[in-house]
Amino acid sequence: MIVNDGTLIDSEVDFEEKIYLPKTSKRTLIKSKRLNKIASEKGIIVSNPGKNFFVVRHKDFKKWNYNPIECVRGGTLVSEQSNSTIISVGDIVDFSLDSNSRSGETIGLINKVYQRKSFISRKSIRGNEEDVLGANIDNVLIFMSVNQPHFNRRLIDRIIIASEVGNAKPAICINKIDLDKNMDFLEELKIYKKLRIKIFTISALKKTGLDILINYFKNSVTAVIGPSGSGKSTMLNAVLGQNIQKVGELRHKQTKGKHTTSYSTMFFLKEGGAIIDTPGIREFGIYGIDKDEVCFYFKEFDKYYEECKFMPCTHTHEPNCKVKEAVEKGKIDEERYISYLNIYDSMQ
Ligand SMILES: Nc1nc2c(ncn2[C@@H]2O[C@H](COP(=O)(O)OP(=O)(O)OP(=O)(O)O)[C@@H](O)[C@H]2O)c(=O)[nH]1
Ligand SMILES: [Mg+2]
Ligand SMILES: [Zn+2]
Repeated sequence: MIVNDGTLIDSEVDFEEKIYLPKTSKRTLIKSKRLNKIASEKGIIVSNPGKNFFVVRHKDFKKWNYNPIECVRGGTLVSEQSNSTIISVGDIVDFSLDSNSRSGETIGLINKVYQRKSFISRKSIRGNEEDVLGANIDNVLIFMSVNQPHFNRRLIDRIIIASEVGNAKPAICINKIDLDKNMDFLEELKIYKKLRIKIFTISALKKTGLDILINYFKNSVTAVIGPSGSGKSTMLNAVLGQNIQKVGELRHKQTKGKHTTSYSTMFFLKEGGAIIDTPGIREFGIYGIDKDEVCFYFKEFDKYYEECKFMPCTHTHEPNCKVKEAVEKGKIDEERYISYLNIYDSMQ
C-alpha cells in the first residue's frame, strides 16, 4: 500500500497496473484499521453538475437501477490522462468512501482516473485546451433538427472529425421531421451515406423512428452531441420512457435554443447500453490534430490527393489541385469542401 498526502491507493486492487505517483515531499501515515474502510472501488463517472462528480459502481454499470455516489476529487489524484480535462463523464475511476465525513453523509474521494479508450473532445471555448465531452464512448450521435434550428453542415463535419480523432464512431440523427413532411433534406445529406455514416430521421415529439434508434443505442455507450434546441433531451426522455431531463422551450420566433441542459449526464437503457445527454454546443473547435492533417479526415479527397501537382498540397490555393478540380466537376460534395476550408482556415 502506498500512502501519499493522505490519499490511499490500494496496491492490491491495482496490482497488475503500474501506478505512476507524482513526487511529493509530504507523506501522511494512515492507521491500518482506517485503511480497510477506505479501500478503493472501481466506478464510472455519470455526471459532473458542478464541483462534485456522481459515480456508479463498476459492477452496477449499465444496470437500469443504480444509486450514484457523490464524490469529490481526492487530494492526490493519479491520472493516466495527458488531457487537460482530468475527469469527465464516462471516465473509469477508483474511488474510496470517506467514512469520516463530518456531515454524516458518505462522500467518495476519486483517487485515480484510468486511461480513456476513446473520447470526444473539442477545443475549450476560453483557450486552446482540450474539453472532453465524453469518455470511453463507442458512438457519437450528431444530433440536429430539420428546422428550429436548421441543421448545420459545418458543425456536422467538425463533429465527424472529432469522433474519428477520439476513436469513436460517428452517426447523424435528424430530429423534428414532423416539421418537414417531404423529407427534402435527405437529398442534401446523402453524401454521408456514401461516407458510410448512418443517418437516423426521427421526431422525438411525435415519437417516430425511435425503435431503430433504440436498437442503435443497445449494448454500447453513445454521446449525443448537437446544438441547443435540437431536441437531445426530448429524444432521451422519449427513448427512456420517462421525463428525466428538462426540455427547453423555443422562444417566440427564435430558432436557436437557450441551453436547457447545462451539464452532461449518462443514462442507462432498460434495453442495455448508455446514452450521454450533453449541453447544446454552438462552437466546435477541432482539438488534437494539426492543420495539415485535416484533409486526411475528408476521406473522399484521398483518391484525388495523389494526383495533385504539389505534395503536400493543402487543396486551398495550389495550382493543378485535383481535389479542387473534383469539387468543380461535382465529384466531391461542395459543402464538404466548404467545411474543409472553414476548418483549415480556423486552425493555426
Ligand atoms: N416539432 C418538434 N419539436 C421538437 C421535437 N423534439 C424536440 N422538440 C422541441 O424542441 C425544443 C428543444 O428541445 P430540448 O430537448 O430541450 O433540446 P436540447 O437539444 O436538449 O437543448 P439543450 O439542452 O439546450 O442543448 C422543445 O421545445 C421541444 O419540445 C420534434 O421532434 N418536433
Ligand atoms: Mg437538453
Ligand atoms: Zn490538392
